[in-house]
Amino acid sequence: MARLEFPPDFVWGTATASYQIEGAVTEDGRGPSIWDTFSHIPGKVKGNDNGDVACDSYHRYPEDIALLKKLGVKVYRFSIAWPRILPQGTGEVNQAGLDYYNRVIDALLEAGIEPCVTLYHWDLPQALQDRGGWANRETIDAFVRYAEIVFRTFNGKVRQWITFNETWCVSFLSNFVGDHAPGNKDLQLAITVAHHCMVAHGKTVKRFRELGIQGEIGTTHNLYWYEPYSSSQEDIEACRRYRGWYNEWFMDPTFRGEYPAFLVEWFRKKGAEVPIQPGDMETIAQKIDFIGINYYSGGFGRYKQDHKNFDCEEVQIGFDKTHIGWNVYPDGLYKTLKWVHDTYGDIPIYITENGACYDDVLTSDGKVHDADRIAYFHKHFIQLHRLIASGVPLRGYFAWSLLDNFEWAEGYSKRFGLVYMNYETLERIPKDSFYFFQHVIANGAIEVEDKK
Ligand code: JJW
Repeated sequence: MARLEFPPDFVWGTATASYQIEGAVTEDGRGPSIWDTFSHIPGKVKGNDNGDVACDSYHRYPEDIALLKKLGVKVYRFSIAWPRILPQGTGEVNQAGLDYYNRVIDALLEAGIEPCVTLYHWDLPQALQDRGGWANRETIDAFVRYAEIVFRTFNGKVRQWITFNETWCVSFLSNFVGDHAPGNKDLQLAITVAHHCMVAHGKTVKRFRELGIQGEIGTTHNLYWYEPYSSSQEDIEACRRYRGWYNEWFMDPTFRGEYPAFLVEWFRKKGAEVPIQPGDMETIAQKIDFIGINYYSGGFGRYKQDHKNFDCEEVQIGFDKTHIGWNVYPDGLYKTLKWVHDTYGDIPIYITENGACYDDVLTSDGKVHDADRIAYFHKHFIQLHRLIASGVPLRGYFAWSLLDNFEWAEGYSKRFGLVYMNYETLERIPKDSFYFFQHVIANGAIEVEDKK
């Protein structure tokens, strides 16, 4: 039995997002977001589920925080719902919305847990979508104003700030693939949205510095590790496009102020261009304090003519898969973060999300024996240890998620929580993985046994 120890200042946390857990969508002056609209269109979300009630964390946050305390995490990553602060996106500030997050933040601090706040985790005010949403440059300034209100209100209480969660999902998944709100299928639109989100990120970082807000600010990109299936030139190029679409398209502007040329060229051939205005790229590449990486999966890609993912198809080679169909690929976590470090330099890294979806059952003993999730975490924690041992400045890890919650287009059918949600009673039941994570945090180490 080997013991792999983590540095004492390594930050263990969990993550959630406003629309996925809060419910109370019409309470205390909250305005509608694009996810209220989208989830209420029949056929958009599995089972026609929506976030109207979700985990009811709007009312039950004290229970959630008690769970976090029991778990022993140092930090809790959650998001602020823009439409609670500015119901119309612009205009009047809704004090009741600020008051709500003030209560949450105070309760966290009281419990000895640091808040980590994501400003944009997908709930764009519908009023802004009605004027074009992220495709309209006016949304950039509306976002910076929203951020400034939140910064000023919580300055000194919140130390870690994340501007955007998973800009790939906000842009391509929502506007090209069409699976997420607002549900468009238009490459030009997706590229425009991605660009405007990144400009909004850069402008927000600038404003954060100008205002002298305490703490640190960064952004979160969702990266995947795809390798070419074979060494054929076609496979290499197809896979480079596929991975570049997720990874370099967002990482290169963030750190280098430029888009990857090979993809700019590819998109141009498809009739789409980035609407870059003078100064945009410098704005996007504002120096940040850390990068957040969400890592779930990866795999192998090969060339397939006219495949929807830019002529790259994923090859099935017998990976174990989670209940949402994603490959279990712990080595990909190591490779992704090693690549981030080698390519973009000595930026502190947080894994702002990682976790596994399994079809959990509450058994007659009143427990949830999610051995598969424990195995997933354990395998990924080994990779964290390898990364730290390799000198990658990995500072922390947030498990997705504290609770089972509204998994976007998958509704409530997909569970990622350390805590099981009984959606009928809203009762919260810690799963076995909760106690596993609690044990790792308390020990500051994982145990690894060689298989005989
Ligand atoms: C990609 C589907 C074609 C969330 C995807 C679907 C079709 C190329 C989990 N992360 O709930 C990515 N999540 O809110 C944020 N991350 O493609 C948090 N990424 O693709 C979690 C879904 C996702 C996805 C889902």
